[in-house]
Amino acid sequence: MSTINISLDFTTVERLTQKRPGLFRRSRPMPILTNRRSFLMAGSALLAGACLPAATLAAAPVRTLEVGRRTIEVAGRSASVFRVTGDAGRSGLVLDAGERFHVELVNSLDEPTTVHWHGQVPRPELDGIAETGYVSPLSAGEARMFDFAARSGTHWMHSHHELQEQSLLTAPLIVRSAEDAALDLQEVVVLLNDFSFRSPQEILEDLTGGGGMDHGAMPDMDHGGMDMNSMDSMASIGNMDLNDVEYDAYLANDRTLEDPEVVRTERGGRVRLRIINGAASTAFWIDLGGHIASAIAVDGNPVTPMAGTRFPLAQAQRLDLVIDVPAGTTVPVFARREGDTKRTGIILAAPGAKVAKLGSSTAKTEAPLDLSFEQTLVAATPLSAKAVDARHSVMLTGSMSPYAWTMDDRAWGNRNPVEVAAGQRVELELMNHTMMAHPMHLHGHHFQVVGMNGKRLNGAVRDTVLVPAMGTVVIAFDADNPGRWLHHCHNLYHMATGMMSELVYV
Ligand SMILES: [Cu+2]
Repeated sequence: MSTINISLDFTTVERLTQKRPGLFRRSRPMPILTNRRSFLMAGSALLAGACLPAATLAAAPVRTLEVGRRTIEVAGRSASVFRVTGDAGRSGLVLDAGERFHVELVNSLDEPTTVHWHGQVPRPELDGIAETGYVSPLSAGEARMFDFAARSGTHWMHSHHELQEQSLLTAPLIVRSAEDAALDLQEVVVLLNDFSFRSPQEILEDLTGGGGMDHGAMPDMDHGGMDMNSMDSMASIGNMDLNDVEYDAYLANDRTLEDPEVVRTERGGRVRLRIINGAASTAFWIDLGGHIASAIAVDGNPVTPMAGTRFPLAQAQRLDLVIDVPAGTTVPVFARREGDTKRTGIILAAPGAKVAKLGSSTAKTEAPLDLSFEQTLVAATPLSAKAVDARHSVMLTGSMSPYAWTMDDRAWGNRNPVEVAAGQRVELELMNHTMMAHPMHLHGHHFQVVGMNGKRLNGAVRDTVLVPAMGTVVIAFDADNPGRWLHHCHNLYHMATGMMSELVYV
């Protein structure tokens, strides 16, 4: 990667990482009541709260998020997918600086669902998942309240129920900080997805060889590392496995590059991109077509600004970039699938600039994701200096054939939980014993990347880290959120076949 060591004069970028306590005095946002249901809810809360102190009432604006279905058009064909919609029918949620995550989640589907608040660190029963046994999924028609202190940054929400995430049950969850509000940059959210006209159940059956077939049968899949079209240009990939699933399209804010979203720039052309990889099993390189941007945060956590033109983004990870779009020009924000020629993206365009036609394929096969960016990242707010109290190791195990992924050679039903005690500084070594990279997500915590393939570092704070094939990553975190927490690969089909375990406070 040709990135990183260039020091850009993004003065406002530097300001982003500075503490500016004077700016934290913002008035509390007013309740936003978006529909009849939340209006009635708020009304009954007012009645029920008649004897509560006034401060309690003022602290409780309620946002509504509704899970439903919608029809989108992809490459001229319509498809029924999920939606999570909030204010004014917009996808997902943007919270103001200082606002609590106070949400009524309504399941308007005719099937159960859960919505996980990826990047938030609430109590475990509010995590929006059912696997750890605190709550059951929301049944059809059910509404449920969530109320906790929001963690600022670029986050997202997605179903944690069966394979719904693949059918676009994904949406942005942006929590603005006081610094963001003060900077007042033009913010552009980009949610990336992989899309198939096949049902996710069909995709999984294709991968595993289907029910009833010999478990050892070679599944019918696209094997990036063995793709004949890619063979020539991908010699460096060796035996590495990439791209389990062949998709029909890759989407950025629901659109392909044949008909991309074009965002006209404002305010001198400086844009803050909040990019979310919401794809079920696709890792992307964010490629700015040679333009230089400055990475200011990963997974919602500020980093020392890093300049570059290409940035890796594994499944579930987020990346905040600041980029200048000069007058009269356009800047593409491509997301190029690793090990493939396919891409998606959006276009930033200065007012009046002509937008050229772009396609969803290129001649060049993109490289696999690597750690060149990760190992240069430095957290703006690292963990405090403290001795490590407990060290644990987890092996990432499994294979493409038979298609079964595990942790410590155990599937979820036979899991081997990592046990920690409240108050500990924990180091967790993730040793990848497989030929495929795994984006590992720990719920309920953000961790710092402190080791990579045997080298210590003072890396980024994240909630999802890519552990390369046959590589090792060490993460450190403070055990400060007691409960049972999921710990899993964020490749949906790896998780579905067993690459999920638990972190348990004892
Ligand atoms: Cu995986």
